[in-house]
Amino acid sequence: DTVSDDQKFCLKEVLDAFRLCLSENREVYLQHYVAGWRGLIKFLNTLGSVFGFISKDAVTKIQILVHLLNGENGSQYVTIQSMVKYEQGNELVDLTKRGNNQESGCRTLLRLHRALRWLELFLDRLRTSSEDGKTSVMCADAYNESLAKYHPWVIRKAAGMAFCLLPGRQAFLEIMNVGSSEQVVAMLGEAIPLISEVYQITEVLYAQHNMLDLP
Ligand code: 1PZ
Repeated sequence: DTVSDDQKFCLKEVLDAFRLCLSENREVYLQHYVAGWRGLIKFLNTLGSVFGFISKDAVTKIQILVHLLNGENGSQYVTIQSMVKYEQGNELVDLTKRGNNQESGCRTLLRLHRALRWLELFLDRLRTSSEDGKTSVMCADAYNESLAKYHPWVIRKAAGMAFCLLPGRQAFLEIMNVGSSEQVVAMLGEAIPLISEVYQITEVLYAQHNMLDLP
């Protein structure tokens, strides 16, 4: 039925969202960025309750961005570029320590941005792995190379335990709802460069504004 179809994860949906993210002049539309994340969270939720603490944090962050997008200053949040300009120009970002702006769009998006790097690394490992590749190892390696350095020990530990409960490669590819393994691999080959480009544009923007370490 339509309700469960709507709930069902499909990699295509994530691919489309990240494709729509990029404007002609290489700005990143927040609305589609958020839609991409929504799709990913749907996927995470199919993996079971062990991943609930991860999905909960991601949902909270997405909600903060959605509120800003739909709020009275929503027109300032059309792209990540306009968000940065607006929040920085109006002193709405805590730059060195947490203060009055603990839920700024900039610091919130930075957390998702860092996770996007993990995703890129993980999906690329998945794409290039052999049939007997271990998803838990791919996931842990990608995590240690990216997000882990921003997380305290207790979260790294919890994440490490959750990774061990990931489904095997074959099951994993099936949940992506694309078709055969070959078709999933092909779609990953399309999705990863888009995710990578959105990541790079955001990374350069944040670097230019000295915002890569927002508290
Ligand atoms: C497919 C398996 C999924 C593995 C996901 C790998 C990422 C593990 C991340 C563990 C995050 C744990 C919960 C909360 C962490 C927060 O403290 C941090 C920093 O936020 P702050 O405390 O400063 O407000 N949050 C994050 O780092 C954002 C994490 C988002 C993770 C989204 C994963 C999406 C997975 C998509 C699956 C295809």
